[in-house]
Amino acid sequence: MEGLDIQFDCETEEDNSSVEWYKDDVLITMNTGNIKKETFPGNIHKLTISPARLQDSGRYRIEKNGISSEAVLVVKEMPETIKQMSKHDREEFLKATQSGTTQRYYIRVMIVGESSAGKTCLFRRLMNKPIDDVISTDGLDIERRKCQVDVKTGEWYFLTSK
Ligand SMILES: Nc1nc2c(ncn2[C@@H]2O[C@H](COP(=O)(O)OP(=O)(O)OP(=O)(O)O)[C@@H](O)[C@H]2O)c(=O)[nH]1
Ligand SMILES: [Mg+2]
Repeated sequence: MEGLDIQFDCETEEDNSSVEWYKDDVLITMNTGNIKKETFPGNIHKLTISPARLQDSGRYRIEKNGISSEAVLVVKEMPETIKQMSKHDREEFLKATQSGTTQRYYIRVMIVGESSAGKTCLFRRLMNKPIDDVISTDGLDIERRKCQVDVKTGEWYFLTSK
């Protein structure tokens, strides 16, 4: 997907001669814009495209002494909803896409249960409130309250505002 980092890796037999990278049969001559060619110890060659754009789609080939290997890159468009997110949220999305995981610090808890199961008491307990005045809820009660926990210390904070 556009915005992500793409990397092609290739290991060649031990030999100090250089390799050539091609995109759609056109030699990639130098590191330009978002494309970087690198060689690491152990004859590891990398072509990095960071960040990928739609126009980076194509057939990539690495060639050395007449031997070549190729791969096709298809860069997909970023979904419209992601494009409309704030820069920070978009970056978080891209990071999560790249690594496969993300840390979420917000959870929404919905308490549903049989009549008299103890829902209101549980809610009060979670909010660090007394339960001695709890009476049976008439119909549906929608209460939105927030509490926070410091993930480092494990300390809970109960906010008084709704
Ligand atoms: N033994 C016991 N009783 C509980 C517990 N939690 C709540 N209760 C009691 O169960 C009764 C119902 O508790 P509520 O919190 O009002 O239950 P609710 O699910 O909100 O009930 P409705 O609003 O009527 O649907 C009360 O008399 C509470 O004191 C619990 O963990 N153990
Ligand atoms: Mg209730």
